[in-house]
Amino acid sequence: MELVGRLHPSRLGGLAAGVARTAHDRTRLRAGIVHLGLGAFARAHLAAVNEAALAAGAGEAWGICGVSLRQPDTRDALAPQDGLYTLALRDADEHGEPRQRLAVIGCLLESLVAPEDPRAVLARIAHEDARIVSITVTEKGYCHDPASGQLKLDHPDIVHDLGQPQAPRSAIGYLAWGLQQRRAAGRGPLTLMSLDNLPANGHLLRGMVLAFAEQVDAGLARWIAAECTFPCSMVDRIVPRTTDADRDAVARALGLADAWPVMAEPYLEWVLEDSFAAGRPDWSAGGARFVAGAAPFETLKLRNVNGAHSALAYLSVMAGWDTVDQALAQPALRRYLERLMREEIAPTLPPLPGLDLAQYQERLLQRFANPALRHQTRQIAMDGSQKLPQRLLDTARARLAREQPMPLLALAVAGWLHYLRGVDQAGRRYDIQDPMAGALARRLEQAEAAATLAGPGPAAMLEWTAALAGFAPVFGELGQDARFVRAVAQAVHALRSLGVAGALEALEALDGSRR
Ligand code: CS2
Repeated sequence: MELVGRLHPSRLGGLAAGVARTAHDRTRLRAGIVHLGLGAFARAHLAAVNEAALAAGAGEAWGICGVSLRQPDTRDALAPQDGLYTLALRDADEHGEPRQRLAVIGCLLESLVAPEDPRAVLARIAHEDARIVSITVTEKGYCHDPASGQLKLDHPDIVHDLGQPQAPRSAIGYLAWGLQQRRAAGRGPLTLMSLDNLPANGHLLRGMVLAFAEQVDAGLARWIAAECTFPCSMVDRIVPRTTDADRDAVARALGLADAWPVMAEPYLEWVLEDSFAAGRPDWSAGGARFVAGAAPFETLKLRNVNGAHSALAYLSVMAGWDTVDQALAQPALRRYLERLMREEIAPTLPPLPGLDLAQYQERLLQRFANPALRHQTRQIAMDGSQKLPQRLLDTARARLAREQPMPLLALAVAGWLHYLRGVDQAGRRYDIQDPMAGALARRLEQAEAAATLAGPGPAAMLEWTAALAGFAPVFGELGQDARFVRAVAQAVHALRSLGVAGALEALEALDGSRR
């Protein structure tokens, strides 16, 4: 198909047949939702569900003002399109051929770039139209200590933001100073809704905002605590980074160019607590489920989806498997993930009435095997220091508390430590993208020195592992648990001496009944 221009409200008539388009009058929408962290995830999840709610008649109050906290690239791509973009849901048909379903999303009313105009962002949060501020800033955006969950008052962004009421940098700074303006203007309360992959994400966000506000003005902290709500939620949809090939494929299917479409799997889960201080759209029209407590759903998702994701990501980067579907095509890795979930994760999960766990886990592996997503294992491997605690280490804690062994989880943790060395099995080097990369590199040096002193063999790996597991911001007290350190050290030894495939094989030889 020939392209006749750029995606734009004036060209919606020219869209290819079969493309779903906005079924609400976007010109009348107001920004009831201010979203901090306008990445692909928010555009493929929150905005897609919100679009369905608008189509079902949610009303004019519920448009979205998107805020990028760092880069102008999303705004630059979407402004010429008046905020329209395409969501491409991708999977394979019954013959294994990739296919995609396209929808044009129209509920994004404006995109702000915080560093360019911080006051505009604060004004949006304080505006009378705003009812919900949602955030997807990834784990590191909370400026907390991953092991303890406390706000890091010495975090450079927090130190900066405490002195910059008109020009903060972090999501936490924007929220606290925006709420201060809101309170001063006599406007009503807000719902602050975290959509990040963190346990009790609402409570965590509340803790961060209150800890920041306490530093500013105890009255503000009291007002926020009394007036605002922080619902917890579990969100689940795999959203790989958009590539140029994706842009081309979407443009061909759309009949119009879209500078930044988002790719996702068709699967979507959103379970959230129904605690909204100033109303909400009926997101159930787009598949959301409102519950009294989201905790068991979060634990289920973080330990299975994200735990398995991180386990496979580190092993795959080491082994040279670039995408998740390529990794799943390795029978030994797939069997490992199956066993990891069934034997070691499942027994740690809180009960969830009505859930068929075996089916959930099987479906998850099918989602990972989706050949149309081409989800990069390196993308998932990023920011391990922020991810491991809730994805793998809490599960390890739960097992240790019951004196249960954990060789499979230990391999996942060992995978991360092994990956931190920055070189894969074929000798290719890569950068460690992690907010704690510097501190981790220093630890690694100490660990290498400790291992050298211990001489060759398993004893060296025990010293090496103990030195790394002693990194408290990630491991907390777990690093002092000899059972944990021993199990991880064994897996490190297997990875170093046998490689990823060999280590997986050695685990297969482990008879389940002996464990
Ligand atoms: C992934 C998640 O990048 C990652 O760390 O594990 O983004 C994952 O794809 C989503 O949480 C799925 O819901």
